[in-house]
Parts: sequence; C-alpha cells; structure tokens
Amino acid sequence: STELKNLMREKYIPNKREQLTRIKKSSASVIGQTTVEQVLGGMRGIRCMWWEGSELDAEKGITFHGKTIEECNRILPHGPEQGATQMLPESMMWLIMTGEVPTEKQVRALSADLARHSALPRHVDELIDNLPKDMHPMTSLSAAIASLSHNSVFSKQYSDGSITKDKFWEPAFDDSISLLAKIPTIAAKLYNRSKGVSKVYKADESKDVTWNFAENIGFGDKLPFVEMMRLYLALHADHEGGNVSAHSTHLVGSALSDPFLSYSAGLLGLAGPLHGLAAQDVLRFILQMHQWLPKNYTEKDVEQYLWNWLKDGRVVPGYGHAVLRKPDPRFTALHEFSSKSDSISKDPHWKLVDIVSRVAPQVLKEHGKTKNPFPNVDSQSGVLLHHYGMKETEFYTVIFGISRAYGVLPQLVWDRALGMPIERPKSLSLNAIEKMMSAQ
Ligand code: FCX
Repeated sequence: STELKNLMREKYIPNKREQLTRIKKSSASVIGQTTVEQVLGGMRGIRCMWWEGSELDAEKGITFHGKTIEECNRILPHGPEQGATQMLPESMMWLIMTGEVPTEKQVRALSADLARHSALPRHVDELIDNLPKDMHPMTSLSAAIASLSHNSVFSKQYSDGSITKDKFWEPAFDDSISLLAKIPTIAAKLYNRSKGVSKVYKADESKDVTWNFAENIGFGDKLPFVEMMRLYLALHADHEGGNVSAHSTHLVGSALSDPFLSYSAGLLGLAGPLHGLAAQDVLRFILQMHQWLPKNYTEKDVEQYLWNWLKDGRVVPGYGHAVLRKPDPRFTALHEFSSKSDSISKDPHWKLVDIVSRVAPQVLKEHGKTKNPFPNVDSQSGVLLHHYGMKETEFYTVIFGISRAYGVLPQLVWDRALGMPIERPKSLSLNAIEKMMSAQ
C-alpha cells in the first residue's frame, strides 16, 4: 500500500484537487431540480452526491471508472495460481481508488501488505469472545469494526492536533488499509466461532486476501470456491454512492468519524433486509420453496409458489432495484460463472434459482407493483456459497460486508483528500411542503 499511497500523494490527489478548484469556479451551475415525489420517495434520482469509483445506469448497470464487469474481469490482475481467471478484490479496490488498472506486481504487493496487517488487536478478539454466540454476525461484525476505532490513526492525530486538513487523507488511508486487512480476520473468527472452531488467523503474504480468507474458514483447498469468492468480492465492492451502505459510510465519515466508525455504520445499513440481508433471505426462500415443490416440479408450480408468497404481502427477495430497470449485470456475471461450472449447474438449488429468474419477472410484472421485476445480485450469490458448502445463511451478508469495504473506503479517503464538508441537507415537514406547493 506504500506505492498506492505515494501515487495518491504525488499524482492522483493533486490532479483531482485541481479539477475540484476548476469546477468550484462555476459551482452555481444547475444539474437538476427536486420534486416533492423525490423528497417523499427516498430521494430517488436526486443528483446531490459526489462519488468517484463507480456509476450506476438504470439500463446498463454498474461500471467502474467506465469499465463494465466483464471488462474488469478481463483486465484486472487475477490470483497468483496458474489458470486463475477471476479478478481480485484488491485489483478492484485499486481501480476504484485511482481510476487506473494496477499491474500484477502492484496488486501482489498490496495483497502482501494486507496480509501483514491482518492480526487483530487483543481487545477486538476479546470483544468477539464475549458476544452472544447466536447474535446475528452482522451485528457482531459492525461492533468489532467499530471497536477498531480504539486504534485509529486518524482519530489520534485529529485529537492531538498533529495534522492539518490537507493531510487528513493520510491517516484515513492508513486506517482504511488496516480495516481492509482486518475485516476478513473478524469475519473468519465469527464464522469459525459459530461452528465451535477456535483458530488463529494466519495470512500468507504470497497469497491474495480471498485465498487467505478461504484458507482460514476451511475452504482453502478448493480453488473453484476461491475463484467464485474472488469474483463475488470484486463485483459487490461498489454500486455508486446512493445505496444505503455506501451513503451511510460517507455520511458518518463527513462528521470526521474515523473509517472504522464510518464503515461500522455502513455495515449496519447493509444488515437491512431491503439491502444486503436479502442475500441470506434469498437462500432461505429458495430452500423453503424447494421443499414445498413436488419432486418433478414445473415452472407452473414455481409460479404458484411466487403468487402465494406475494399474496401474503411479502417481497420476493433478490428481485427489484431502486435504480436498475434491467437485470443486474452482477447477477449476470455470477450466472455466467455458474453456468460454466459443471458442478454448480447440476446443483438442484441453483437450478431452482435459474428457473425462478425466468418465472419471477413475469409474475412481478403481472403483480404490477415493482418498477424492476428482474433479479438483482442477491438472488444468485447465496446459492453459490451454499453450493460450495457454506450452509450458514446468516453469514452471507457478512461476505457482502467484506466486499463493500473495497468500494466505500477509497471514497472515504477521497472525501478527506478533497476536504469534503459535513453533510447537512435541508429537511422539510409536510406542512412546509404543502405551503411551498400552494405558493407555486
Ligand atoms: N417483491 C415484491 N414487491 C416488490 C419487490 C419485490 N421484489 N420489489 C419492489 N416491490 C414493491 C415495493 O415493496 C413497493 O411496494 P409498496 O408501494 O407497497 O411499498 C413497490 O413494489 C414499488 O417499489 P420499487 O419502486 O419498485 O422499489 P424500491 O426502489 O422502493 O425498492 C428494493 C427497491 C430493492 C428495496 C425492492 O425492490 C425490494 O424490496 N426487493 C427485495 C429485497 C432485495 O432483493 N433487496 C436487495 C437489493 C440490492 F440488490 C441490494 O441492495 O443488495
């Protein structure tokens, strides 16, 4: 990470600061207007937030500095093994932070650095040991990440007054690297603990983060699992700034809360069923449906199940999206990965996921409520973890939580590098809205 930090200091930050100064000269330019519908509708579509790493288009889906998932997977450095074909989340993080594709050497050095910083301070180990074993792992993960704030370089330097505002990004960068290095350690400890396994995390500096994580949760000898996990972690990293986990990290960070506190808040947002928790809900939904369906079920039976589900007033987890109006390209990428694998495509649960992805859009269209009847990434991700033997559904959002850090922490570094202010949008009461409407 020393090279990345130096490049940020010498190249990327000066360039971006110059661009910001240029933009600020005509910052009264109008880029949109706000309607009452947007204020009361979860702020959909209001252009009011700065975000660098990725952009979400309703039709085309996510791009990372203009690159599609398919392009990223082709050009970003892969794992160190012969024949590894999936991009590494470290590579994705580099792209998100700098806008440029790293070399293999740069990524290997970053992986080694993350391995070096992976050990937890004793108080974090002790905190986890004292949490209820049946606490949801997202609650535990967020608590453990918040507790890392105790060792935050940013908080220390800020409170002792040893840094000026133009240097805030430096300790924010160091804390972010530390967080990225430690989040797999915390996740592995939570996973092993839930299974009654006590294991000290060992990270091999010659391996990437995903391989080390897989090794420490007992999946290290399965390269297909590691490859699937690399793709999973890379493609969940960033989804523009307005989603709940990204936005909450950015918002809390704007108060100059350190990266640990900020991301702890992001994780709590990710833990909601309309956001990241959908990953666990989908798998449970699929397992239940599979049990309910007759042995030689048809698409008609699946359709019936979906209607019964909707008539109970429930949302179909893994379907719909606040921005997307087409199938989620992250879903498509995981689907393509699965279709190429003999073992996954024969898995009866994956087959059901595949069938639901064809039947549910028709049912949801007829149901007539959701603006996007297509599958999102969560409808595919859990079944892959399940296929490789990770049956603990509560843990699925934790994996998402490891990944999202690779996207939102680079933005937090940029927030500090460009001296972004505390967020404080204007709120309105219903009376105030009515008054403004009648004055028009
Ligand atoms: N099943 C049934 N109804 C759905 C639905 C679904 N999958 N998706 C949306 N709807 C309903 C909404 O509940 C809403 O009903 P209401 O008017 O009675 O409140 C109506 O359709 C309009 O919602 P819409 O504008 O299409 O969607 P929103 O932007 O409000 O919400 C999410 C988007 C993703 C939250 C919504 O589609 C949903 O609840 N999906 C299921 C949960 C899920 O998969 N979440 C993961 C999303 C994502 F990929 C991620 O963050 O990880």
